[in-house]
Amino acid sequence: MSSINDLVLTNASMVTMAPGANGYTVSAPCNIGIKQGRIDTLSQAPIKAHSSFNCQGKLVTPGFIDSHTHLIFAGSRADEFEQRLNGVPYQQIAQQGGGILSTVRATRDASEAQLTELALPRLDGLIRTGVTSVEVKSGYGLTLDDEIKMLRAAKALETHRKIRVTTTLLAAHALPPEFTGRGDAYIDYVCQTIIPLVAEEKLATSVDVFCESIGFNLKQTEKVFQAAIQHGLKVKGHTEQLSNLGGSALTAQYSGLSVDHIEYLDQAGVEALANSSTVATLLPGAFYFLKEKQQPPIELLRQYQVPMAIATDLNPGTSPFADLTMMMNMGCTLFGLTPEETLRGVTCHAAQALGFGNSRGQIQPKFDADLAIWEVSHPAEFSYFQGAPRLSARLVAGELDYV
Ligand code: DI6
Ligand code: FE
Repeated sequence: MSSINDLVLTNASMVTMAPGANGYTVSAPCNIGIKQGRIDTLSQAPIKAHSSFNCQGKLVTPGFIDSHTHLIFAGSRADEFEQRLNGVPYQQIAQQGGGILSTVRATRDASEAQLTELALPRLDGLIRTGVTSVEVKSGYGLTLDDEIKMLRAAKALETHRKIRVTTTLLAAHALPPEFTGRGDAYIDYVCQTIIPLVAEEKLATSVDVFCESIGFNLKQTEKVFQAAIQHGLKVKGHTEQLSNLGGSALTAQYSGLSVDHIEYLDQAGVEALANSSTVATLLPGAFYFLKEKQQPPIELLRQYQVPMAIATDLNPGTSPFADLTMMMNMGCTLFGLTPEETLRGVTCHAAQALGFGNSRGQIQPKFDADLAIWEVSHPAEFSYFQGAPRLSARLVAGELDYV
């Protein structure tokens, strides 16, 4: 095999996000050799390649990873936003058949192609903030066919844009109207019908549960996790968002990829995470939009060295934001994270939250050549100034995409 690389990026000021102290520092201008979609060589010396791209000293980071989105949905919830501003709480809107269920109705009415089409402008928002990998959940279909439709619509995004999509089955997001008062029966349907088919058709790699008083209880969550694992799927949880049910510790017990939201996580929950490889995913957009007052236990997570990811939770009800760097800004201003922590949260730790900790989210030989090239001078800029686009190009699997 030839040792010549397919592409070399020259003059790259790298922020590699490799573990250890140097990951967040800006390297001297360097060459990045890329072969077969992967990073092959990092060198100050010239690298032989079939083509080259001069980064002109610009900052190069791993492509950003949005590890928690509900990108696929139809309809709008601007009306509920207005209701909430007139004093109606989110839980009450949900109990009256609004909230998640209003999006379920609109999503069931849409075709797969329409769902993909509706998601593209949102995806473009994420792409403009450096995203090269995005996780997309189902959860607004809540029938076998509609959940499958959502997952296929999500995967189809890859045919419209240079992007990597990871799909998560979130059939246990809300109780569909057909099952009112029969939560356990719906969970049986999810475990016995939806999970086996989704696994067989390889439509998702993980399964998520909304473990909450307005979602599913701990016992139901555990049933879903067991079915997922039995079918070779990973698990993750929407846990401790509005109350503390112990869903995070349960997720850790099942070697979950991540626990997400976690405003109400307590010390026992943090200890459970510390004894696992489960990532703590912070979603400041939902915290901000719901005007939540309870802060996630950042200091404890630091103390126990639990890796923290940060994601948009992009969804029509609680986090209508298609902007990942804005979430980094909110992570700093609302949760007191440092710009370094937020950058880890959208690169190496986000990769771990998707099960790609050894292949994405860092600039290292053998890692996927998913990169972002920026018009910024220091990595703190990502969390700092918002709204003025600073991305100059992205690479996904070694393929350049200009913006
Ligand atoms: N937690 C959330 O923040 C979203 N889902 C969830 O389980 C909300 C989704 C929605 O309101 O449409
Ligand atoms: Fe969510």
